Amino acid sequence: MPIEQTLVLIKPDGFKRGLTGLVMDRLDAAGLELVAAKMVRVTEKLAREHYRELSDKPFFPNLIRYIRGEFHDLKQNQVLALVYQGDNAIARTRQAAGATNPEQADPRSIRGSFGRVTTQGQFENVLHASGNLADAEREVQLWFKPEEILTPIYTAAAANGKKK
Ligand code: DAT
Ligand code: MG
Repeated sequence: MPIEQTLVLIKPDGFKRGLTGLVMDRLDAAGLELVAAKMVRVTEKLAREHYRELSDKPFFPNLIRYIRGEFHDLKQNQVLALVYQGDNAIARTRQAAGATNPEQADPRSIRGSFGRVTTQGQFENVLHASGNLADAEREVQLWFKPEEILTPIYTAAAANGKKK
C-alpha cells in the first residue's frame, strides 16, 4: 500500500462539544500518524473552495455557514486542521469517521457515536476527512503550505485548481 496523507478538520460541532481530543485519540488508535496541525479561521472563500464540488447542492449555503461555525457561535470561524499519514490513510480515516449521514454511520464510528442530524436537516458530523486521493491531494494543499507539513508528499502540480 502506498503512503498517503489525508486532510482532517475538526468541524465546529466537534470543537464546541469538546470532541477534539477524542477524535485525535480514535485516529491515533487507528494507527494514523499526525504530520501537521493548526487552527484556521475559515473564510467564506476557503469554505467555498473546500466544498466547491458541492456548490450546486441545495444544502450548500448552510454547509458554508456550518463549516464557518455560524451555527455554533464560533466568533473566529475556527476549525482545527490536521494532516494524517499512513498506508491507505485516506480509506482508514474515512472508516474511523463513518458515513456522511451520522444516522447511517456505524454506531462505533466517530460520526455514528457523536454526530447528529438537526431538526432543520443539517448534518453535524464532527469531522471532515478527505474522500479519495484526488480530494486529499487538493485539500491538503488548499489548507497547508508544504513547510507546515513534517513530510509533504503532494506536489503543487496536483493541487488542480488550487486558488490561494
Ligand atoms: P463527506 O463529508 O462524508 O465527504 P460529502 O463530501 O458528500 O460528505 O459532503 C460534505 C458535507 O456536506 C458533509 O460532511 C455534510 C454535508 N452534506 C452532505 N450531504 C448532505 C445532505 N444530503 N444534507 C445535508 N448535508 C449534507
Ligand atoms: Mg467529501
